[in-house]
Amino acid sequence: MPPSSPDCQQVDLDSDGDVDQSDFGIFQRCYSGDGQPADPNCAK
Ligand SMILES: [Ca+2]
Repeated sequence: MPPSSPDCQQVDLDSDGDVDQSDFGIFQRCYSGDGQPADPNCAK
């Protein structure tokens, strides 16, 4: 199902035209914060 709003298109992290569990997986791997640097290869 295609994203229903421009906001959703921003979280189509694997750019395959939808927002699903695979995008969420990338989000989880790329999540970072204080004392938790992002993995530069997280989206690959
Ligand atoms: Ca996607």
